[in-house]
Amino acid sequence: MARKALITGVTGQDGAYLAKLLLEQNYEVYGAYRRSASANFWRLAELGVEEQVRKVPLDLLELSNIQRVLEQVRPDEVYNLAAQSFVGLSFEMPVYTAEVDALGVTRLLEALRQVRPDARFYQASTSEMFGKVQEVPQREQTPFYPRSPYGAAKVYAHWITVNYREAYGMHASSGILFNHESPLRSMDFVTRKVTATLARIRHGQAQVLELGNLEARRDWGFAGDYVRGMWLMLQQPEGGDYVLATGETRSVREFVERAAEAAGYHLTWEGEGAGTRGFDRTSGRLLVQVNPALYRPAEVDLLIGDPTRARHQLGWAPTVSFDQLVEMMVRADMDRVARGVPLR
Ligand code: NDP
Ligand code: GDR
Repeated sequence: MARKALITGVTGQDGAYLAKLLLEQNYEVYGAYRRSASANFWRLAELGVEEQVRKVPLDLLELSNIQRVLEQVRPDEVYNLAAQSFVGLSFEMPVYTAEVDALGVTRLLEALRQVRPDARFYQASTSEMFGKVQEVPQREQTPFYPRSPYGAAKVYAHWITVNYREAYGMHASSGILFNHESPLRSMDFVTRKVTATLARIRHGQAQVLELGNLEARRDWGFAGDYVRGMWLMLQQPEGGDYVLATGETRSVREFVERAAEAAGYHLTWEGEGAGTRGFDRTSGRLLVQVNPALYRPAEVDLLIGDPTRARHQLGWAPTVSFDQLVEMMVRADMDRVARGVPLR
């Protein structure tokens, strides 16, 4: 009999890549989505798996809804990818973020304990839990110091996952994933905002790329690699905590430079801090402008992960380099704009 997997947040970036991977492994894949006026399955459609995913409405805010879904599906594996995942927005909506990202995980774990305590559980934890630098590179034992309501809510979710593993013997894992991107990334995040806007500028549909802090450093990998790591965690004899990262770090400024090159520009910078502007060296045209309104109240300055444990225990390693990732994203957005496909 095919194993059953339930993915919450199936309409998001990781949900789409994970659904595709699990279908390739012959799972019955149940995709949990938030009911809204217009369901949002474009990512599943882009990967060609929209039809094969069995869709179930589920909201992490509603316990009875979660219980009903678990009773109906009785999954062997549950991947909790659903979250209010925008760090910037969490400063505007701290209580809502905690309801979904922290208490939502408790609702799901508690319902799972009642309905299917032997199911395997994955929690989408994050490098944002490390926040203010305590140690580099960051690994499973590095102390947490979150710098946003999002990071704080995810720390709670991490520990409640560990607690259900230790208190009830559940097979529950926390994947501490560093930033991972793709052509399916939402445009709220800096990488896709950069590649989509540069593609628009190239085709005369936008004037300038406005950004916040250019000096923040992130460890950026490809989402397709990271969902494989999630699956590998649930194939281990016991649940555990694992960092997934590339082990390399780049600044937002470096990402923009590389993306501009892939779009056919050569950036040169003038000014600093809030006055920074980036020009195309050949034409002298203004391409990038810093807008201080896009700075966050508190910033995570430096993330760089140490994936040694995942490499040794899971046999996991990233396969896509930073340059390949940037090129893949720029190419996809240039192609969409050229074909007149709306950018989403
Ligand atoms: P996305 O923002 O693309 O997807 C989030 C998903 O959660 C969407 O499907 C969204 O639905 C759903 N969701 C939001 N609120 C609720 C709710 N109340 N009930 C049910 N579903 C809800 O995120 P990613 O795919 O990038 O990330 C997946 C997970 O991994 C998230 O938990 C994120 O915090 C975490 N993470 C991501 C990293 C990354 O770099 N991508 C790194 C580390 C962790 P809708 O489409 O309706 O909005
Ligand atoms: P992050 O990703 O906060 O790391 O969270 P994001 O791409 O939003 O920000 C990365 C860095 O870029 C700086 N920045 C900007 N960010 C955005 N969004 N828009 C801008 O215009 C801009 N200009 C500069 C930010 O200040 C920040 O330093 C992502 C999410 O996927 C989380 O859910 C996940 O947990 C973490 O990655 C790991």
